[in-house]
Amino acid sequence: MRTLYLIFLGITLIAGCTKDKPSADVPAEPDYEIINIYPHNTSYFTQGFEFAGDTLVEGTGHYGNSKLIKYNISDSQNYGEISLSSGYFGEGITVLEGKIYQLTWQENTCFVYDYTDMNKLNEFSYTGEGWGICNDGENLIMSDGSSSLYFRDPSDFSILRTISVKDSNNIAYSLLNELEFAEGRIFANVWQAEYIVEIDPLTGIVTDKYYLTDLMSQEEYSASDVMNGIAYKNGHFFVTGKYWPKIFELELKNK
Ligand SMILES: [Ca+2]
Repeated sequence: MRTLYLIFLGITLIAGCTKDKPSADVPAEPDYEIINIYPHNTSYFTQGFEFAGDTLVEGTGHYGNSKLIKYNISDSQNYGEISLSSGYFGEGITVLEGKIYQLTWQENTCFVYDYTDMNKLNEFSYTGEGWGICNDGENLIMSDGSSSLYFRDPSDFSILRTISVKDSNNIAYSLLNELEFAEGRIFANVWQAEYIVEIDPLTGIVTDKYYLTDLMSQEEYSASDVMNGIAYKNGHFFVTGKYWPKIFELELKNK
């Protein structure tokens, strides 16, 4: 128990130290316009979030509660779900060529499922942690909590190339979390930050930053965990967070 307490204390201290503070570049006007709001299951510890056509695919985390779910965003109709065995903490998901890829946090395993029947087709092992994953239509792009993003071959999960994410002043952005590929850019949640970053997939340079503050009431925020989950469809971004009660359809404003 003492060990558990010390671990908890350590996590709390780390979380406290890295908690994102509003900085000078927080805009006076919101970086978004809310187009619509949809319900989100508050039992979902969101780790992966992506559309496949009109169907939303979500991956959730925590040992014993990690799932992969396909559902309708408008009425939450469930189109199928599977649960991971209790030894796996689910992380990011992405859909490419009829397959769903699902990372795990510290289990060094990426599961591959058939999109339609959700049967497991394969699994790959990798080094390090798994956080977020998306794809550019050809390759998988993965984050591991650092400032690096790894382009991987979907056929064998081998690393094809790596980019370091940084701003134009060469300051690195670490703790990159859930990912989305849209409009030729990579969009990333940053763990515990209230913004998402837009990244050039060739250079790793952050080309824009969107503060998504004040989406929910203080009561809703206090009952939720961090923002995590970006999906894209028809020019709009759909964002949510861990245990959030809502999914927000947004139009992001370029600066
Ligand atoms: Ca995503």
